[in-house]
Amino acid sequence: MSTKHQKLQQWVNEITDMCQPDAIHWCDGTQAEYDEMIRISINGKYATPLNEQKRPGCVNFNSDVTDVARVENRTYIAAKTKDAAGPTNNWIDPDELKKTMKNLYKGCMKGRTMYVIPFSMGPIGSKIAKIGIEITDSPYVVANMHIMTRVGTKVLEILGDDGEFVPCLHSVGKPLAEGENDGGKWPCAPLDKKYISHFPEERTIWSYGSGYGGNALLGKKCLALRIASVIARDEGWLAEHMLILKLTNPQGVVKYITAAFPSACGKTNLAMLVPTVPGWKVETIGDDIAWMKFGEDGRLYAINPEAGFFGVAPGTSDESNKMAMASITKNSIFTNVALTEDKDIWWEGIGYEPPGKLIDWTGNEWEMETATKPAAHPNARFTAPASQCPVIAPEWEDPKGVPISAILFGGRRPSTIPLVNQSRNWIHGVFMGSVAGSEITAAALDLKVGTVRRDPFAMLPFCGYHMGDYFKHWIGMEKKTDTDKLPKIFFVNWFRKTESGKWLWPGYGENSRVLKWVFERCTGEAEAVETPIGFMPTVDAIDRPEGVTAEDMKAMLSVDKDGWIKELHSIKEHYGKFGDHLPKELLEELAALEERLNKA
Ligand code: SAT
Ligand code: MN
Repeated sequence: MSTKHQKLQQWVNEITDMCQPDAIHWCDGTQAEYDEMIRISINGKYATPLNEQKRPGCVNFNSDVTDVARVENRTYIAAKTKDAAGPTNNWIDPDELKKTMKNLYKGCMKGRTMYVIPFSMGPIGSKIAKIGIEITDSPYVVANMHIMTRVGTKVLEILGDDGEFVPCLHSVGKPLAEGENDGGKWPCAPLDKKYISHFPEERTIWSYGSGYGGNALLGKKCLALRIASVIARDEGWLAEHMLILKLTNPQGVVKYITAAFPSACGKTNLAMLVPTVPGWKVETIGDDIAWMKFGEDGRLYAINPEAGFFGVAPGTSDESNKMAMASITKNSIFTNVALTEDKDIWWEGIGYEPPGKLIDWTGNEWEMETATKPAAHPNARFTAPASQCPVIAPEWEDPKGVPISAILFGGRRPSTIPLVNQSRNWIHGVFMGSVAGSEITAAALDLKVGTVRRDPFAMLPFCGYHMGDYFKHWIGMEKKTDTDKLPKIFFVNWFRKTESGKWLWPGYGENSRVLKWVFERCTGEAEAVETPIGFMPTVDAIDRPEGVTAEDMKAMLSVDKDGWIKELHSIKEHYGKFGDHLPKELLEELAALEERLNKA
């Protein structure tokens, strides 16, 4: 064993006894190790190497058809009490859950190698970074963790003999009998045996039965959001589901902005946006997660705890996100995309027709003319090193982080919510975050089309404790520094439509026009009008993109009083869920908003 850390050794021994792997491998994070993981997967026939000329160092994995996404209904916050987990999380008694899971883990790695992955979320040695150790029996997980986090011996050095780490246990849940192999199939357990479990008081993660994405790459949603949000609450910082971008104006002045949007709102696209406003530049710090702590100067500094992008492939094209396309030309892992005859990638919305017959994500032949199902799975993914992004900011790995000037919240809101709206103050900004959400466009879950699915701070599936207490934590941040040092908070909405369903705003690169206004609110250059819902640009403060009329602009930048009165009702219903954990400050904000609207 390559560590003198007793607690770590003890834990690895314990897990070895329980899971009974055939062999143990301590990961060193080297290229040779990565290559070996890919080789094992290709030999196992659930991974295909791609065309070395067209996509050097790339591979596509095909997962099991039952293991294609995060499973929220099998994701648990096993806090000591149900109340601590709150109404938005699945709760099970931790002792009961451990009993169930120990039974599953017993002998679950038979016939497999157990990998011990020391990883750092955040630049190794950064004061904001955290160390995790993931134990897994999946070479796919090891390879992805190499890209998504910092893996290796250096992490063990920093950990020393007694450093703190978050234990993350993962198994695909498919032990092999003597002489058995996976038979060319991606190993996993059936849905009712899958558990993605978090023990917040112990800061421990136990995942069983799924090999896919956030269920299995435990540094990402499990550690960097669910467990980190609990640590952040206890230590007075923020662990958020936010992109981080660097915005530079033509004079070379820089501002850093974070943004939280529910899924399918284009977070990765915004993080890598190519501005249409001449002279302005966007560079990427991160596309999914931000950890923010106060610096000595009283400002909030953010790091991206990740080292790669785990992005949704379908819909990614040169038009929607040229920089993401450029990031995945080499050394990338694809999961569940379709393959061309010459072993390149293809997916729906890649921006060009398939060049011929394809092999779809389930391994069958696929032709456009006769197809009844998509060729790539809708949640197919790419895993790419952040360093390969052409617009990655040079300081993206700065251990101090970058000082944040503005925070954006948003959602897909076809009506009512304006293009952009600045909060009146910090608490009003927290109010904005707490009511973020997207309108339901296809009948989903138990919600009707047209209702808003609230996703506070885009943290609904990712907050490791009671959401009402999380709001309180956000409110409390104000008291930790001077008001003028806090980031300004904005709500943006790229998704307004006319009554007849036409988009009012072109989005993508044109969103830079809104970023410019946000930037200039931070420098004090931009004018705003005070409205009942917050500060808004005057109708001509934002230059109109081609195709957007003065009328459209007015529709996107005025206060729809009737719409907002309806919104108030919907917010009251949403707030009702949090019971007496809902901070009184937010009820006061709601009442004040109602009063301002009634007066208007
Ligand atoms: O699969 S992940 O959790 O990493 C991505 C997502 O579903 O948001
Ligand atoms: Mn995400």
